[in-house]
Amino acid sequence: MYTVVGAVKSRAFRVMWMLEELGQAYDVIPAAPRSDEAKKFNPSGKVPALLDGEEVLTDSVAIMQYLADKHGRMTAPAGTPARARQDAMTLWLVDEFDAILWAAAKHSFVFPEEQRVPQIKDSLKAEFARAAGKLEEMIKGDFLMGDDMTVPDILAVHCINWSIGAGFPKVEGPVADWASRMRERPAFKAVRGRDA
Ligand SMILES: N[C@@H](CCC(=O)N[C@@H](CS)C(=O)NCC(=O)O)C(=O)O
Repeated sequence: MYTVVGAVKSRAFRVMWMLEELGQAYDVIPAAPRSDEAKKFNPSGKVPALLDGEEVLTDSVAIMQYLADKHGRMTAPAGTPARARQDAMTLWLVDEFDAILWAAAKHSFVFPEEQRVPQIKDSLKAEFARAAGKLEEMIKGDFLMGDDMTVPDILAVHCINWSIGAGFPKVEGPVADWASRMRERPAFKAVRGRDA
């Protein structure tokens, strides 16, 4: 039995969605970012973390990839060109989606007020829209990497949902259609249901 540290309304959503896709049971400790509870598992106070027996793992993307590798699903095998292409997509999403949204969050509510530069948000929104346009050219099939759902599908859809919550311009076209299909998945809905 796994335990996810972090609430549904955080990057812990990604880990829960992966566990649901894999059909794995899990508990949730809904620790808030930077809380004493979160620091018990990650000295930085960041969530999510995953408890797997005695092991404590951190970072949503590392955890998703760990779970995919461990259960042999939702990923190309390590050491293959397909895996290198999948990892390139994952890292591109970290650079061009997650980092932009995180920068916007920092300048909205994470940084102390005196360190925020709210004007930066317009260029972050434009950058995100450009990246979403690029993603449209990068989708290889029913899923980002082709016929099979993999780690980057979860990462990208979570970021698109986050962008909506952050008031970023709406993602349109094939990327929006693919994201809507992903939100229909029972595993996605199961995690959403936990929030209700
Ligand atoms: N790259 C990390 C980022 C984790 C992260 O920044 N999580 C946020 C909540 S979604 C957090 O804990 N923020 C608190 C902080 O940065 O101090 C991941 O994907 O897990």
